[in-house]
Amino acid sequence: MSETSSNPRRALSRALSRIANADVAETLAQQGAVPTPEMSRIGVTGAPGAGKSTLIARLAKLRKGEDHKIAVLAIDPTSPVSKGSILGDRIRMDAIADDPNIFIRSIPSRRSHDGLADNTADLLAAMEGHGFDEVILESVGVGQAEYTIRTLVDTVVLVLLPESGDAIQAMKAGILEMADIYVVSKADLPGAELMVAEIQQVAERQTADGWAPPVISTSRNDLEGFARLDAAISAHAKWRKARMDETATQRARARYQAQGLIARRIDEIMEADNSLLDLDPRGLFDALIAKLNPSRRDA
Ligand SMILES: Nc1nc2c(ncn2[C@@H]2O[C@H](COP(=O)(O)OP(=O)(O)OP(=O)(O)O)[C@@H](O)[C@H]2O)c(=O)[nH]1
Ligand SMILES: [Mg+2]
Repeated sequence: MSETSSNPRRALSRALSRIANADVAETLAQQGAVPTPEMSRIGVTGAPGAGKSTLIARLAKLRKGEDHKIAVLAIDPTSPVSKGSILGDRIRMDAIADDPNIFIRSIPSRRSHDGLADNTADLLAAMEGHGFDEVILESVGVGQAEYTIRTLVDTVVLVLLPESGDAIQAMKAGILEMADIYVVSKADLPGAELMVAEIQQVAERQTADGWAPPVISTSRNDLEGFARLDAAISAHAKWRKARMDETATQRARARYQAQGLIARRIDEIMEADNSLLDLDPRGLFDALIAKLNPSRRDA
């Protein structure tokens, strides 16, 4: 993010850095009243190297405007020690890094059960109320992540590589039935057309709730594919708005966030006192519940 950015952005950047490294108590201390959600959330997921960052850079440029501010949050699976792909993402997203209508932040992912960082919900919550109309979340898909991202975002874009057998893998994992929009990336590579046809067959069966997921091919040298993706995202947002129960959506997100915080807190307690793990299940459960009580300072 650029040094010349306005104060609210610097404040957000600092808040995200704090949350990225915070334990549960600090995370909670930072969360005030939840502002009314005003950002629409787009999740872009797919295998490592599928072309997500390249796609997001193009997409953010197409979607931003003077009255449409875009935030990009990339959950980076690289070890926080190496910082390798954080730099890589910066380079790939360089073209948009200085745009006043686009804010980009890459956060190293921490352990989680599902491939998303365990604090993604907290990071997204912290981004509300900073004047963004839309946030694009990049996360590496590992099969389970796609289901989680479903809860956290409004529109799920699944990016698949043509020559990798990605479609078959995705079908096996059952994730080919959960995206709102499918992208076959790197369409300049062989096998893209065939793959589009294959996914289309699956997507055609997936119209139960009235949305027919489009299958779009993109290539970094061809803006047209990204323009089609841009239009498809807008169409999905419109469809969703007319159909979705906003209260139920917010409740599902609150539930996910609370479950995540409690699971992390329990991990913290068990890590602080390994001998708890020698108790029988009942004893361990009771000990954890007792230690979860925030008035106890010794946990
Ligand atoms: N041939 C071709 N290569 C592409 C295209 N888009 C991206 N790449 C290359 O594919 C590699 C991965 O692209 P990224 O956009 O970083 O992919 P990613 O999914 O964000 O990768 P991770 O964040 O590391 O999981 C890079 O070397 C890109 O230059 C494309 O349309 N065609
Ligand atoms: Mg990336």
